[in-house]
Amino acid sequence: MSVLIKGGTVVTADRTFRADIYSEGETIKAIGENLDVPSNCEVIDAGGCYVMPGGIDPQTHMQLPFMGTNAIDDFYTGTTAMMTGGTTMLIDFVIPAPKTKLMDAFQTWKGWAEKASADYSFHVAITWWDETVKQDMKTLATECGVNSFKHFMAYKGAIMADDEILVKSFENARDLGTMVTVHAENGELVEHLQKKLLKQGITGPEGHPLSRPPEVEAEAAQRAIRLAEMIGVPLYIVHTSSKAALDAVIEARLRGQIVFSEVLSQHLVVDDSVYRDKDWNTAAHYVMSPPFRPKENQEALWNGLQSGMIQTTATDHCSFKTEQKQMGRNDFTKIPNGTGGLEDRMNILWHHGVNKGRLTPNEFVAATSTNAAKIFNIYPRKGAIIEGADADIIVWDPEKTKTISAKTHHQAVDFNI
Ligand code: URQ
Ligand code: ZN
Repeated sequence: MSVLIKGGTVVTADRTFRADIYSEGETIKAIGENLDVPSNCEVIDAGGCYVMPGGIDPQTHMQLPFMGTNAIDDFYTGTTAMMTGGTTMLIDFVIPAPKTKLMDAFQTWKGWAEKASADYSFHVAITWWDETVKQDMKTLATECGVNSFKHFMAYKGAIMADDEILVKSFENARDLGTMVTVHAENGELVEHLQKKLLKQGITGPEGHPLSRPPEVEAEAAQRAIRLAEMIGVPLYIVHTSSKAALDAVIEARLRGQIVFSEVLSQHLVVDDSVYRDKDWNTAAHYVMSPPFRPKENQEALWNGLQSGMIQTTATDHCSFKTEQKQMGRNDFTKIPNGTGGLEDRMNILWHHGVNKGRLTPNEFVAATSTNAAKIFNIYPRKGAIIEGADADIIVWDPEKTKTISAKTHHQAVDFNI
C-alpha cells in the first residue's frame, strides 16, 4: 500500500519544514514537494497540520502479572489505544519472577505481544542472579536485540534487586555494551515506612505517598548513579518524579557521567492531593510508584525537560480496574500499583508543553519520540522522518481539541487519571 501525506508541515526533533511524504508499505520512500507518485496511491490531506514521527513510549507494562493480579490492558488493547493518541511504538518489560530463566520469560512476553497492533520492543528486568542469568543476558544482547536491562530497587520480597544483584548485573551489562535502567526507590525504606503507617492505623490510599516520600526516591537514584559511575555503565533512571531525585541526576550529568532520565506525563500534571480524595476508589486509582508528588515538584520536572536534563517522556502504563484496586481495600500496601496513560501522553505534552510555551514543537518531538529512539538504539529507523525510516508518522492538528475521559478512551481500564 502506498500513501502520500500531502500539504503538511513536517516537524522533527531538529527542524520544521514544508514537505509531502510518500511511503510504500512500512517505509518512507520520498520527502519533498511535487513528488512523482503512482496515480493509485492513497492521499491524506495534511493541510494545516503538523506531520511528525510517531510517539515512542519507552516504559509500559501490558498485561503484567503484578501484586497478585494482571494489568488490565494487554498488548492488543494497549497498542491500539496508544495509536489513537499518537504513539506508534512502545517498549515493554520482560520481568522474570525470581528463579525464572530470563530466556523463558522472554519467550512468554513475546507470545503475549503477538497480538500487538503496533511495533514494540523489550527491556529485560534482572530480578535475581546466578551464572545462568549472566549467560541469558549475553544471549539476549547478542542474539535478541535487547540493549537495556531493568532493575527494580523497590518491591522488596517480589522483584527487588539488592545491591549485590545491581553490582553483578551492572558489570555484566557494561561488558555486553548495553545500558542499565532503574526504578529508583529504596525498597527497604518503603517496607519500613509501610509497617510503621499500618501500625498507626493508616490503611487507606493516603498512606501510599507517606510510605515513599521523595527522599526514598532520591536515595536510590543517588545509589544507582554512584554504582553506575564506579562500574562504568550508562544509566537510565525511569519515572523520575521528584526534585530531590532529579537533583541527583543533574549533579551526575554536570560531572559528565552518562545518566539519562525519564519523566511520566502523569507526574508532570497530577499532584499528591489526589490521595486525599474522599472517594476511596478514586484515590486508589492514583496509587502508583513513585507516587504523585506535592505540586512544587512539577515545576522542577518541567524545567528538567526544558533544559535537557530529562530526555524522555513515558507513561509506565500499568492499569488496573476499580475491582482490582479493591485488593487493597483494608491495606494500602496491597493496592495494585499502577495507572494508565499511554493514550493521552502526547496530548498532555502538547497541551501543557507546547500550548503553554514550555516546549517548541521540535522539543516535543524529541521528548516524545526521537530521544528515546536514540537512547535505545532504534534511531533513525524510529523517531525520524527520513527516506528509508519506518513510516511511523502522525498527522497532528494543533487546533483540534478533545476531552480526556474513561467514557471515550480506548484503554481497557475503567478510570482515567
Ligand atoms: O513500578 C513499575 O514501573 C511497574 C510495576 C508499574 N507500577 C507502578 O506503580 N509504577
Ligand atoms: Zn517503576
